[in-house]
Amino acid sequence: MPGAGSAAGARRRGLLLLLLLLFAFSAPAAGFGSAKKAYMKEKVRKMFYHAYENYMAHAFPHDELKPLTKTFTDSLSELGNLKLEHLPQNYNGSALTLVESLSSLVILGNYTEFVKGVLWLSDNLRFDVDARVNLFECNIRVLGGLVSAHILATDSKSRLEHGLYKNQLLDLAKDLGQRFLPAFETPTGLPYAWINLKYGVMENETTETSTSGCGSLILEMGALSRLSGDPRFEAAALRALRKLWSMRSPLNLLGTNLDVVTGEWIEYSSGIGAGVDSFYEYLLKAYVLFGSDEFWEMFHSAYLAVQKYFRHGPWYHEADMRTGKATYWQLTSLQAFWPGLQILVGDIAAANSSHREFFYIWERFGVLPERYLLDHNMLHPTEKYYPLRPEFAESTFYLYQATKDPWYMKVGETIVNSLNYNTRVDSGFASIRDVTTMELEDHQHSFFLSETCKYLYLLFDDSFLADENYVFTTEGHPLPIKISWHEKLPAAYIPSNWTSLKGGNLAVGLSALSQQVCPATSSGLSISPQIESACHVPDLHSDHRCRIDDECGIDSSNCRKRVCSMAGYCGLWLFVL
Ligand code: DMJ
Repeated sequence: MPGAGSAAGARRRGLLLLLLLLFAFSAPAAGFGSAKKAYMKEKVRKMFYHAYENYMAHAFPHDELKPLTKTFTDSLSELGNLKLEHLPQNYNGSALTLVESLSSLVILGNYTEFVKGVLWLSDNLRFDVDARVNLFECNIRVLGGLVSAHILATDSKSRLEHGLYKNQLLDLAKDLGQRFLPAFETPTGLPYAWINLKYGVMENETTETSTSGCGSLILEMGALSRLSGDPRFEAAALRALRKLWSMRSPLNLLGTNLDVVTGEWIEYSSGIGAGVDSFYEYLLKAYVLFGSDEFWEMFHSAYLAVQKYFRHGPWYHEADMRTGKATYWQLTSLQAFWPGLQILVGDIAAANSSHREFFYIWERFGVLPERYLLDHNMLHPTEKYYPLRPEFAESTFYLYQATKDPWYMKVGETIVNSLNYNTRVDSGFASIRDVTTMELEDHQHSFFLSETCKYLYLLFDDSFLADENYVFTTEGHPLPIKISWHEKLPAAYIPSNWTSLKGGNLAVGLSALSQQVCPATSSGLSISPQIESACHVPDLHSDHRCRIDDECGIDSSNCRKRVCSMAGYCGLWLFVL
């Protein structure tokens, strides 16, 4: 580089870089005071109730609200059923949106409505219905909603008056779980994608399912086994997961679709979006919830393979599991959960860079389109919709938790404003059919209440997380991390240790996210690629700011040591001064 050797030039560059660095570390601190935070929290609270109250007024006890026509849809049997085949004749809904809202009501502190919902479901919800449902969808929404609400109804907060609750939601969950079990009776142990709640697997049922369809059942079914003492649920989900993992290629990649009877792949291309997303999510979250090394080892190998074969800068394309060669260059709205997962594994720099790209697309369209063709730099011709999905809000929440950088609150504010501007109607929130015209669609999905509103609320008020550690299921339902469920709970998770950690015991400063491993791509750096980095979430001090470099750990995206800025943020020395 011309002039690179001049001492004066080097000093000037050094000064400039120092200023850049100071700016990068201190600028985000400005701009989101407590009044603004309270204002935003209130705004999200109102959003949730606008969605919830209109559901209760116009759709309950059916499944979901149609906010434009103020009617309902009994959509449980339609979820994942793109061709709308085998729809039931006599199905009148399962109060799906209420089931999905229970944990959000607790997070918002509305115990009165939570209790009302629990008691209504106890008396009225029944699964002995002739309805063919998607196992994955029914698991994450209904089973997950019930299990989580049961835990919240019975934890130490005593939200239900003594004597009112006699484990009715757990009984319902057990009943539902048992109706799932016939789906797993295949030669491979991989479950059918569809099950009739009354009659089991239907004759001539399709044997095709997706990777997420059979690989993301372990949290809910594992929790159900732990709560009920019946091991069959966890055993079935674990057997399926192990079989699925055994079908990976030598590159540690999996496809998207497979046959549950033959155990053969149908679609060899996959990415981190539709059909696969929650498989990765559940490997890591199962490790956090149950503490078995088996989950960590699967996740670790799978994560490295994703970073190696799918990642292209901040983007993730799809690739063929057999060759690792890129197939489709597409950004999808579902992929936006990935930065949140990267926060759990501690890959903060990588999470931040992908999150920024999603934000760029969000700002460009006002919401996230379902599919964007990266190679043509254009929207997918038909998948231009935005069905109120939560993934980008979810990642924003995780990034804020990890960094406490107020910039993420500003992102949250943008999301809230876009949702209110583009999707709020008189009777709820409507999906967007086409992000180029903002034409609306008459559907308020239940995940808007279980996830989108919840993550936005938690971004501005995380008091729910103050005295208990939770894993959020892929549908946003919290499951507490319990000593009794864990093979080896990290010290930081044990409540008594939390007190001493918060008191400033720097030596143990690791959270549950502490088992980060530097990716294989980091060879050549002075630190071993397999090193476990210290957690770089500065959760040791009440203001969430670091004091010394050692509290910041190592950035697992490049295995470099992070430093504590003067403003108290962990970051990377991007340049050597
Ligand atoms: C939710 O039902 C779950 O998050 C699922 O894993 C995939 N995404 C939808 C909402 O977009």
